[in-house]
Amino acid sequence: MTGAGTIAALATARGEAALAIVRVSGPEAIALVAGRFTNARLADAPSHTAHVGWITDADRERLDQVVVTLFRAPASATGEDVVEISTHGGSAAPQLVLRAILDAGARLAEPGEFTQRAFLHGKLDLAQAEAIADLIHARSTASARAAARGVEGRTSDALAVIKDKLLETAALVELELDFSDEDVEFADRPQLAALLAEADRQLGALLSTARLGALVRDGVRVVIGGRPNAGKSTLLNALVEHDRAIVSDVPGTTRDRVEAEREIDGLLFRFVDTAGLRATEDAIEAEGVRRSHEAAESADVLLYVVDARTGPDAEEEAFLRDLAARRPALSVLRLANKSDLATDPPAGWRSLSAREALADPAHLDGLRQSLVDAVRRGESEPESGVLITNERHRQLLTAARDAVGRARAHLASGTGGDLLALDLRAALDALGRITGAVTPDDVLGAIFGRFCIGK
Ligand SMILES: Nc1nc2c(ncn2[C@@H]2O[C@H](COP(=O)(O)OP(=O)(O)OP(=O)(O)O)[C@@H](O)[C@H]2O)c(=O)[nH]1
Ligand SMILES: [Mg+2]
Repeated sequence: MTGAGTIAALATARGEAALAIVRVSGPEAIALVAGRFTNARLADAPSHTAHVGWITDADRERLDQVVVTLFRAPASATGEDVVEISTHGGSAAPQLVLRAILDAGARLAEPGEFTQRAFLHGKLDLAQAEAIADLIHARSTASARAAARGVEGRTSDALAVIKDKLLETAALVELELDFSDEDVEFADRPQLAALLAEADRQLGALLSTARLGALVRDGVRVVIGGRPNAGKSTLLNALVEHDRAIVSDVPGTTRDRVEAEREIDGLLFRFVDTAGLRATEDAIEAEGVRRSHEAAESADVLLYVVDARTGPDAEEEAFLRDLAARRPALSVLRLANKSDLATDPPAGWRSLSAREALADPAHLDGLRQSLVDAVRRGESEPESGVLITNERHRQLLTAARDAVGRARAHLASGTGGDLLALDLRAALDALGRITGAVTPDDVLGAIFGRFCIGK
């Protein structure tokens, strides 16, 4: 996907809006735009200046009145000459302007190509570039905040601290290897052990944020399960505060999964209402029941609803026991619904009236807090502000930590320095891949391919 030349693309979303931006980057960016611009001052204008004028086609016909902002290399987002053309919004004007610039000789940018150029020119590292993609895709306040910290370079800074420790250790070990003929131990073993122990601790601290990080980034999948007629759909509607699912007193009303989203405490929750769990003769309902079992398997949190008047039956207790054994990390909140009708709710179940909550959402404050607690589990965003939200980063951090673990084992057992050096290099290599210091082209392609065109 990398290419030379001058690229252009629409940087803003299509659709009606006051303004849109066409971005142009590359060695010919200024000359190309100047050739289609009525304001003659542009060609020789200093960097970081804005110019009003008309973009014209090849026949000098005026297409749109725009503001052109100029950034000269290397002080631009991509490190190249960049021109940003603020056009009028809507679908026509930005396309006309873009076409004029393409006609003048620019090439349409590939998805992520602007950010890739910024990476290649050292304007940001790979972890920051990925964070930009996360920021664009962020659907909740918490995920946008975590991504913003990544863009800022906090992940990269945290990694740099660990890298320094490993480099210091590696340098001491390699020095010893260089002089191994002389049979001298230069490296002070306890000092090496202390450096590695600290690197291990810091890697562990970063990795421990990955569970919360993934939930912050992708949202929390909350499956609402229970018998037919327990009030699952009513609960869904109350939780998202609108009539998303059909509610009726006929058992078996919900046949397929119904999903609705809601942000609570900055986190995105994706609620999934399911068909009530029961043995059934009806083929469609049976498929619905199969899907609800499947949904429960992929849940981050399960809200299990029973009728407070009857409580769970033996089969339900067995289902929940079995699920807890298979998925010990799954949070299950047990809800006894229709408390307005029950005098004696079952012990160990949180009593609740979804119907009353429909009228007054404050009834669900406690449940909402429990959902947030189930996700955060007492973990807050770490002091450094760095949250590992990216699966690629998690895997590479795990590889680095494994390698550090092996290096510590070598050190403890007095193995030769060459094996130690090998593992230290493996750890450094894994960390280098996160920031893109060492990263094969195919990985780069996959990462920048996630962007939209114009970014
Ligand atoms: N009194 C009372 N009735 C409720 C409450 N919650 C739900 N109901 C009623 O119980 C019936 C079933 O509710 P639904 O929300 O459709 O139940 P469901 O679990 O989705 O049922 P299926 O989709 O058939 O599995 C409806 O008549 C609701 O109005 C509650 O808290 N109190
Ligand atoms: Mg239902």
